[in-house]
Amino acid sequence: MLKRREFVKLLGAGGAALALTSECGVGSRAAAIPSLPPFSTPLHIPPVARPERTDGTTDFYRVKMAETQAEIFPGLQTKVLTYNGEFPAATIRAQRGRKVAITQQNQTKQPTAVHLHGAHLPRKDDGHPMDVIEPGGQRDYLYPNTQLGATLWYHDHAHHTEAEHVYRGLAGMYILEDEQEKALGLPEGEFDVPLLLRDSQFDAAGQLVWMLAGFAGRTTLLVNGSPQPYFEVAARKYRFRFLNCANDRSYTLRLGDGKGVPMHLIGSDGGLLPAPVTVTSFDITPGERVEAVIDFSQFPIGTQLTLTNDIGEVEDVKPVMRFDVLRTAPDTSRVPATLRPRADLGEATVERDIEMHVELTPNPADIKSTLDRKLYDPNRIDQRGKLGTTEMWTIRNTDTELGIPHNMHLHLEQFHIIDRNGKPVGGHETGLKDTVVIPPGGNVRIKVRFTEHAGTFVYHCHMLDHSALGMMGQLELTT
Ligand SMILES: [Cu+2]
Repeated sequence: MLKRREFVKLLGAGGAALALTSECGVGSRAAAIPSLPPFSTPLHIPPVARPERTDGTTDFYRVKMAETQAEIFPGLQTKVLTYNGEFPAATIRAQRGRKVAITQQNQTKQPTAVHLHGAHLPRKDDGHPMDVIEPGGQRDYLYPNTQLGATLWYHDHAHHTEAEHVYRGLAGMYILEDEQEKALGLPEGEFDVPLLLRDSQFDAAGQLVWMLAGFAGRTTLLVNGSPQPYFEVAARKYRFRFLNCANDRSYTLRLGDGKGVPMHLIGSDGGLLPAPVTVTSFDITPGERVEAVIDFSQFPIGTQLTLTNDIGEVEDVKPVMRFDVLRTAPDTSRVPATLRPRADLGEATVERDIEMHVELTPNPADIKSTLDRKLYDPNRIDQRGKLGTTEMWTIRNTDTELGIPHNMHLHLEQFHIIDRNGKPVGGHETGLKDTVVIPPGGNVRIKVRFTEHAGTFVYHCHMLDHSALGMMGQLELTT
């Protein structure tokens, strides 16, 4: 039987569990990687995708998924999987009320499926794990963009290979904007910056090392595909859209030394919070988005501020990036005291109970990563629900032996977090969410309203190695 620490090493950790991994001394690299001191490369900003054509209602894009190369380390070419050759993928900017149509061509060697994470859309466009595009094939996705503005993201979701595909690069940000949000006067343009956080393992030649449940070796942190970059900023306010697109790694982020610099949280998975929440650190687990306004005008020119991951299990995974305050700049942006009314999801009339659990097995290759003690079966319906109904889900993480956190992602609808271990949540968790972390031995209650779009949708752990290993279920919604 594998010992607990060996499982933790395989499956990753966050929060309290990270203290365990540190004690056990895991996280050492399996192979030497190109050595680069932190903050020696500039932050890459993914380009904004250009539509191939537009008409009165829709922006049309054509995207090719293929193996290409990226210069992650200066002078080295790394093989990656990309959407249109970009690592990470180009940012798609969409406007509420205008549709986005994307023709996705699969020129990789394996089936793929494109999921728009956080989007409210019909099953045919959801990127369900079994709705795959075979190699050489293509599929048209239509995104209605009827929901309010939010930071969404698109990534691979092919059954069992989503973890490897996302790890190799099939992920990008999708920013949905709305008129009400634009009128608030938040920082925009070059001062509205995507920050895609992830970890990786590289070999000595600078190539990605992939191993399912290979968390312990992934000790190179990337932001927008740059290893621990620096970012030159002006002494003014910026809006940062943090996305954790790592497979399994959670972060607790703090800016600057000591207790940390105040950050004004304004958004979560579902877009703007009811009101800004000022914090000096915040948690972000795989799949989650957090939007924060940081005001650099309080610092003298020449100040350097490190963004630190306070739950890094080894020194290498603590420094995330550095902000260098280099110049002054005019700033007419503001952070209003109220942002967006809290959504009314109604009263819950249906209750569900979901258990997340990893089963200990003698052989690590046989790890059973389960929901309700069952591995994902695309031919099985796990839950049945009715459209037009509000539900309360109690999600329990029973991995007390292993001490592994899990997080739950629902497709189709976003939800409110009612409480965690009986206590109300704060910070970015006060907004609409589609992904929520459940600590080992803990539980979270969420309230969700299923409004429209009949069909079968998945819900799963968004630590992608866990979902690839079976921690996923299916909800069938009927009228
Ligand atoms: Cu999990």
